[in-house]
Amino acid sequence: MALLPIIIAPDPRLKVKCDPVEKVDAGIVKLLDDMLDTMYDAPGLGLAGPQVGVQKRLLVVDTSKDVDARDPKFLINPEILSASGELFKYEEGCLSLPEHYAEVERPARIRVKYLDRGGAACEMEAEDLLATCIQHEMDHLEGILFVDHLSRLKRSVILRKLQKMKKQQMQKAVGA
Ligand code: GNR
Ligand code: NI
Repeated sequence: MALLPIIIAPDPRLKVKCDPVEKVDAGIVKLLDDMLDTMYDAPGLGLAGPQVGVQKRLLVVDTSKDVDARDPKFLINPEILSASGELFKYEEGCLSLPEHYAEVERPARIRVKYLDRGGAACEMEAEDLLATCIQHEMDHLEGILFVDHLSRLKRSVILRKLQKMKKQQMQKAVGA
């Protein structure tokens, strides 16, 4: 078990399109397990490769309410097969945009195909919060953050606040 540092926006590493995973080998399995530990520790409902500096198409999610009934899902090379016309609105947060929240509307139900932690080809259906989280994580694989679904003004306010916070933390770290 290892906790990985989470990259905070604005950062160019959160803006890149990720590459497919070629082979689900021991290194990928270890990375997924470390990502899950990092997500539970944060705590968060999901975590995608680029948030821990890995530009690969993989993510973890767990929207179960109870820590005693955890239900982690590992999705490698996920693709959306279909999405409902009906939308679901949820106040989203992101571990890469700490302390900022905003409502985003996305399809309420999706069908996704992916490789699981064992490398097996799978399909699943998700709705409401789980569907929202999977779409939020899949956005990360395209270099998209939830603020990219907001107005330019709302997005720039949030990103400027985070930029300022990062600058202050940097100055504190060097004792300025
Ligand atoms: O912890 C998280 N909560 C959340 C809430 C609503 C919609 C998506 C999410 S995912 C987020 C963790 C994260 O940043 N994943 O990329
Ligand atoms: Ni996120």
